[in-house]
Amino acid sequence: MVGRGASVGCDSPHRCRLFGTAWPRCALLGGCTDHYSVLLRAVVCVGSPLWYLLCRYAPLLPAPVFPSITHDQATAAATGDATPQFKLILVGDGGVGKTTFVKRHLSGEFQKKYVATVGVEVHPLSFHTNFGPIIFQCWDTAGQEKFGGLRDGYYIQGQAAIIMFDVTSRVTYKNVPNWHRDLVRVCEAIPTVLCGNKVDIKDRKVKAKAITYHRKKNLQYYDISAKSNYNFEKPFLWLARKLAGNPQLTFVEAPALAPADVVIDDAHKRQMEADLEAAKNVALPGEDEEDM
Ligand SMILES: Nc1nc2c(ncn2[C@@H]2O[C@H](COP(=O)(O)OP(=O)(O)O)[C@@H](O)[C@H]2O)c(=O)[nH]1
Ligand SMILES: [Mg+2]
Repeated sequence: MVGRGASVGCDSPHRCRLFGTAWPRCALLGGCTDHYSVLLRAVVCVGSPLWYLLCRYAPLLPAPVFPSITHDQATAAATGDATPQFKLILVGDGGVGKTTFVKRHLSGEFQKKYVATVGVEVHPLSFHTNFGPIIFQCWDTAGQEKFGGLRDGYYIQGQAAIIMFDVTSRVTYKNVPNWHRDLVRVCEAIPTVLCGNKVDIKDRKVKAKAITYHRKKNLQYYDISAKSNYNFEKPFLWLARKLAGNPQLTFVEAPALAPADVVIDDAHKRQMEADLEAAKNVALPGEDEEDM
């Protein structure tokens, strides 16, 4: 029997490819059809408007996670401003002084941008070196660290890091390995500085000789006091040297900082420096021993 299907290459009798039942030939649907073909056409028909809408409105979908950074870099490239920029991740327990620290840098504070998608403030901290300017795009949370770890989006594409604890709070030092673990899980080996903040407070709980974590993990350590600007530039200088791969790099101009809220006298500074020097010779605790 030669039916209409023959014109499109079907042998008779025609059977449905899904259920195997005999299927009427239909000129309207192409002469050779069955449940399978109908299903396929239905999917295509319903799908087309959806596909159209997706293509039409896709540009309105949310931008990638790091809009400000990628935008800044694109702008820099377009304007020929080749100032090297690095994403600097700032982590540590809530209350250790991260926000206070980052806000000391006045132009960074003035130019900061809030990235709502990740809930962070990005402060562009610029420094002038003997090799030209450098900008650390310093990421500071809006306080999410108080409720546990931070999302991967905070760490992704990090190029340098500062892990901060509070020398007047032992638990904030005990948590340093957790912050470091979270950091290296995403960023692997990026130059990282450990900072013990609030050294202006005389009643220090985490003494220099108890701070050993950085020696085991090859990090740099500095005593700092955000409120007094003590050692503010040190972590940035160390990171800049690492990123430039040049230990000869120096800062040729001090950044404008907010005026100190507290003053550390010279004798106190000398004592802290001597304590840190002495701490270099303290034996490291074993892997499973307590650091404190
Ligand atoms: N004495 C002293 N207090 C500080 C210092 N840095 C921060 N603080 C105080 O510590 C508290 C927490 O600071 P904040 O910057 O909000 O910490 P964050 O949660 O880590 O961002 C605030 O009351 C600050 O004034 C410091 O260097 N010395
Ligand atoms: Mg904060």
